[in-house]
Amino acid sequence: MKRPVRIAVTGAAGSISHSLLFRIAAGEMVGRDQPVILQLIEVPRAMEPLRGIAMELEDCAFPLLHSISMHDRFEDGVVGAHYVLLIGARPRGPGMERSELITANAPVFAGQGRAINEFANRDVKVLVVGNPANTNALIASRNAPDLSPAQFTALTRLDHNRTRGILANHTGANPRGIRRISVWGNHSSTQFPDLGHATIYGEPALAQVDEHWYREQFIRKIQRRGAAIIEARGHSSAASAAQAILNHMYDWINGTPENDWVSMGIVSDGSYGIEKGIFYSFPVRCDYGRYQIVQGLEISDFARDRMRETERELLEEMQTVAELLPEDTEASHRNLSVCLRSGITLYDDGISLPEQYLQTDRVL
Ligand code: NAX
Repeated sequence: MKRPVRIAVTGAAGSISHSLLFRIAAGEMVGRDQPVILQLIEVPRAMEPLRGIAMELEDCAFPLLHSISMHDRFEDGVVGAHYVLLIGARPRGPGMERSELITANAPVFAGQGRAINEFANRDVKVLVVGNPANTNALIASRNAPDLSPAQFTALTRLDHNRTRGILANHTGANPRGIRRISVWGNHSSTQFPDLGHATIYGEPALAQVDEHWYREQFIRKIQRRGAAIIEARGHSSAASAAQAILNHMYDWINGTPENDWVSMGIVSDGSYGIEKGIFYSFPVRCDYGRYQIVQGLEISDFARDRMRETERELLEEMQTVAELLPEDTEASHRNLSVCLRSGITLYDDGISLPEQYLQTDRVL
């Protein structure tokens, strides 16, 4: 048996986590031979329901589930974590503007970034799911001065999967036969699901669908899918979000398949002319537990306009939370090549013997 890895999850008693935790414990996030320790984090009033979930996890007798701990203080829950899933967030209330949601959640993510910086494993990988996911990832990352911005990501894989699933259904193709989808920008209604480089069974996707349908209906459908699910179901997407979280983390850790890529919200290094330092969804390939933006894609004028629109929204969001972005982390976020230059390979679990890290010079 391998040594277990520590996975910290906030919002652990919420809807997404209910679809997620059991699958993590079954080995679907890190690997089917990797034991896990679940460090479940909730607000104090949700600790009792959380205890019930922990009991159910225990009752599943998952061979890979080493142990479970429960925390109502984030600082305790994140100690030694190799993976942190920031799912818990204040939901958008009735009549609440997006900007109000941003300011309500921002201080929480600043505190979580500081705690991850202080207590998590030095090689930690962080995924922000709680909305507004891109800007919350920016806040957390900017408040973690000792970690690389490349260790923080925001979930746009659900949008990527939606694009793939809905295109598959429309064309009658198996989703497996659809490759090279790109979701650009913000996890919001300005996101741009781009079929410009996508293929269906190896042939260009745009040659196989009606262009008017793609431009006028398909893009809007993906952008508004979350709202459509809330309208139909009365609750926001939880099972599909859990699936996307598993896909995002699995690919980040284990690598993307050959001939394909995935979409991840990551700090922009200026690729495709996108402003450096914001968390923007790009097409990426993963290997060695790292990701790299797919380079050299041709961008049409149609695509460029949409990429700019969602970039503008992210820049505005950044302005809204400007006072929570410490100046001393601005340079590292705007000059990513420096941050990515030296890698740290996990050697110990980071709690007892932090000096025993193996340093490498891998350049990605
Ligand atoms: P729920 O309201 O069912 O659960 C959220 C849980 O988080 C609650 O149990 C709450 O007590 C807990 N929580 C709140 N603040 C916390 C904190 N500071 N520390 C620890 N726990 C905290 O929401 P759920 O459906 O699970 O969705 C969670 C978040 O994911 C929401 O912000 C939602 O908007 C966002 N989503 C993001 C998606 C993405 O693709 N990035 C898609 C799905 C989802 O809409």
